[in-house]
Amino acid sequence: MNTSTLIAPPALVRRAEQHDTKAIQALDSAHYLHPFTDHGDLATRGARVITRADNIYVWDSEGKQILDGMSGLWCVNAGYGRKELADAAYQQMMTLPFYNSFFQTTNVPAVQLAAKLASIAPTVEGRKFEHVFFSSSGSESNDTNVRMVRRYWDLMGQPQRKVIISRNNAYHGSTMAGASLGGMGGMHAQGDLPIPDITHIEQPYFYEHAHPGETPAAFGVRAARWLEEKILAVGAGRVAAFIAEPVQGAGGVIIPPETYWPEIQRIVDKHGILLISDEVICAFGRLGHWFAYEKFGMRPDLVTFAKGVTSGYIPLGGVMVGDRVARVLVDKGGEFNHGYTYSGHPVACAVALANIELMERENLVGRVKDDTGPYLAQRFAELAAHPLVGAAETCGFVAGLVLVKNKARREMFDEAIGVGMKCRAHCFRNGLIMRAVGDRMIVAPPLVMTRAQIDEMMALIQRCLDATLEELRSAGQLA
Ligand code: PXG
Repeated sequence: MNTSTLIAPPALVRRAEQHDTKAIQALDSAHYLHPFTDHGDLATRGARVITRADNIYVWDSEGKQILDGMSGLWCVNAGYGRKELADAAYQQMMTLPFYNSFFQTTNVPAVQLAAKLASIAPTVEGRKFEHVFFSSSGSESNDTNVRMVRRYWDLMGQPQRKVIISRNNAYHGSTMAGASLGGMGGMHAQGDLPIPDITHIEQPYFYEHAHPGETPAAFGVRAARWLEEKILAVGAGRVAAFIAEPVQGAGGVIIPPETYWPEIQRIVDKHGILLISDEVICAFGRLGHWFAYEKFGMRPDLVTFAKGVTSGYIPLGGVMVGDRVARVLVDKGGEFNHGYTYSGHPVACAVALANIELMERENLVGRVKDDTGPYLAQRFAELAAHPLVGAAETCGFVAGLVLVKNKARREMFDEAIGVGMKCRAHCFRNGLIMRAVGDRMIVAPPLVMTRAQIDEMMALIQRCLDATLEELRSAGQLA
């Protein structure tokens, strides 16, 4: 058999740097079903083919360089092209590429990573994280949360506590449980979701839900109390847990007011329900801390992670299990009938260890907290002066702005105009990856981004906002 045709079909790659874009796009639409994609529509335009990457840049098959403002998909925290991570994977593959952790067996990288994660997860008011359950993604980790929360309450003799409360516009994954926990109407509409015993409250989005004249502090407390209203409506004795992202990522970088999390914590404590902090995006330095619960003074019982744990170089996810839950699972005993083939995958764990080591060596978390994060905040806030921008704010290395038709009246654009998509198209054209979520434009750059690169990104964002403004004006869609 001629194996070279299996590895790189000559029709697609002509020379190291030369790709046949049209041929790749044709095969792509003939065979590859992409996530969250209208395939008929994609086939008419052809997918963008990304072929290589370095530092904060990616290149497409036409050789165009693009500044990746989204770290891949919120995950390439250490930046692209990190040889240490490739070496760690290679060496582990040659030593032990796979072994399972079922049947009273373990492997060295999984043990080392579990211990490392326990050492970097902060203890808040005596609540420690000494245990980890591994999966391969954020979705699987949230399915694990549902299983583990229900197992916990069974072992506690309160099996009627089944209900998990989440928030509208949250993203917790795309498996049946993940999509149910999430608060995305479009996902619920396909597949008869949510599954039973999952219910939602409104998100703490100041720009949309604050009353005229209400301060962020007052709004934060009011928004948190929606949780208490829901707990009482469901019946406090039936509620198992509340799950939330510290900052909602996929929902458009929704940063809650400072008063929100302390009030949520008071409410979950009062009713004795478990708190799950979904930090698939927010952990591993994204908000200037190893884990985001520390930043907000949250005291979660379970913490979901994925993405940044390996900087996205290889799939790995998991749940940090706090002592409250772990002590019951371990001490009360009995088998927890749950796990994945790839739980504690040695190669993924070896890459995660190398990634955490690299982040420590380069002080990436501290840089975001004390240097580049505050600088991004300062530069991003300048965008609020732009005629199209209603509000612009950051939290560590996530940033979001809202595009509005009239700032003074807080008037939004007609959905049909698709203002976010227009802006996103200008970004691509100008060599910048910036996400559109409805009328919010968001970035989450690699944590290695320097101040000079922040300036470079901000210049691109300005240019794209100007181009969007120009397009709207010439189409008569703006006064
Ligand atoms: N929780 C959170 C908070 C996430 O952001 C998941 C769980 C699910 O992780 P997996 O690894 O199963 O995808 C995520 C994933 C977007 C986008 O459009 C965001 C995610 C995934 C896909 C798209 O911003 N986040």
